[in-house]
Amino acid sequence: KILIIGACGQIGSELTFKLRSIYGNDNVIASDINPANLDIAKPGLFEIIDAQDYASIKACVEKYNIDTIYLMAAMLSATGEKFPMKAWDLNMNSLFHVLNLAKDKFIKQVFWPSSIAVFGPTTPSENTPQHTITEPTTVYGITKQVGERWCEYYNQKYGVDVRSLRYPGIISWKTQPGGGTTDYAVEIYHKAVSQKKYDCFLSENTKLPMMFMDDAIKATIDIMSADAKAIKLRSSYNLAAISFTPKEVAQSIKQHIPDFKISYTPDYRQDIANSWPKSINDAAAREDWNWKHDFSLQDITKEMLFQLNKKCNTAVP
Ligand code: VAH
Repeated sequence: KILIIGACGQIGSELTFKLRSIYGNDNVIASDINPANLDIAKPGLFEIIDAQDYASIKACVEKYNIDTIYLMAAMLSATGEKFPMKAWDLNMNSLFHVLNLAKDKFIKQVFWPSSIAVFGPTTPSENTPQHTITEPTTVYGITKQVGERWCEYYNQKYGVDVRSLRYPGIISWKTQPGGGTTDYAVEIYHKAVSQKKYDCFLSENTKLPMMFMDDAIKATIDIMSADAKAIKLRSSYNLAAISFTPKEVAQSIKQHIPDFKISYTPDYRQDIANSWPKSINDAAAREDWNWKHDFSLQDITKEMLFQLNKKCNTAVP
C-alpha cells in the first residue's frame, strides 16, 4: 500500500488521484498536516500527519501496512527565503524520517522530489548536465542538494530503494499557486481567466525550465515502476520538458484571449530565478527509464485556459 505525505500540495494532490486510479482507492492513503483538499481527504483514506513527526508517520505505516511512501511535503523556494530555519527543518527532518523507515525495513520504497533549485549561479545555465556544479543560493535549493546526497548515501550504505526527480517548474490548474518562484506560470493563467491581466513578479525574458503537471506525474509513476536495475542514479534525475519566458507565456495566452494584458514588476523572486538554469539536459532519464515529455507550451496554455474557464464556468474564449 502507498502513503503520500503532503497529499494536499500541488504535486501531492494530483499524484494521489493518479495513484488511486492505478492502484485503487483503498491502496493509497493520503496525508497532510491539514485536510485542505476535501477530495483528497476521503474518510478512511486520509490521515493528518505532520511530516516532521516520526511517530505519526510510523503509526500510519503500521496501521495501513504501507510499503511505499511518496514524500511530497516541503517548503518551496520563495517561502523558504522568508523562513530559512523552518524550511531546513521541514525539508530535512521529513526526509530523514522516511529514509530511516526504509533503512529499518518498515517500508520498501521511497519517492522524494528534488528540483532544478539544486543548481546555482555557477552552474552552466543552458542544457544543464546531470553531473555538474551545484552551488544553490536558496535554502530550498540547499535542502534539495543535501537531500540528494542523503538519498544516495542511504541507497549505497543500506540498500534503500529511494528514487528521485529534479522537477522543473510545474504548471497545473487544480491547486492554487503555493510559494514557488516558478508559480508565476500558474498565477498568470488564473489571472488571465479571472481578470484578463497579470502583473508578473519576474522580468519578461526570464527563461526557466517548465513542465505540465501531467508530464510530471507520468515521470513520477514511470521512475517508481521501473525495474530497480534501470535506476542507475540514486541522487536525483534531471527532468526536462520545455523552457519559456513570461513573455512567451503571455503571447501564447493572447492567442486565446487577445486583450490579455501583462505587466512586469520583478521582486525578490527575480534573484532566485536568475540563479537557476534556463534549460536542462535530461538524457540520463530518457536513456535509463525511457522518459519523454508530451506537453508543449501551446498544449499547456490550451489545457490551462480550458480547465480554468470550466472551473469558473465562463465560456472558453
Ligand atoms: C519553486 N516550484 O518554485 C518550485 C520548484 C524549480 C521550482 O522547485 O520553488
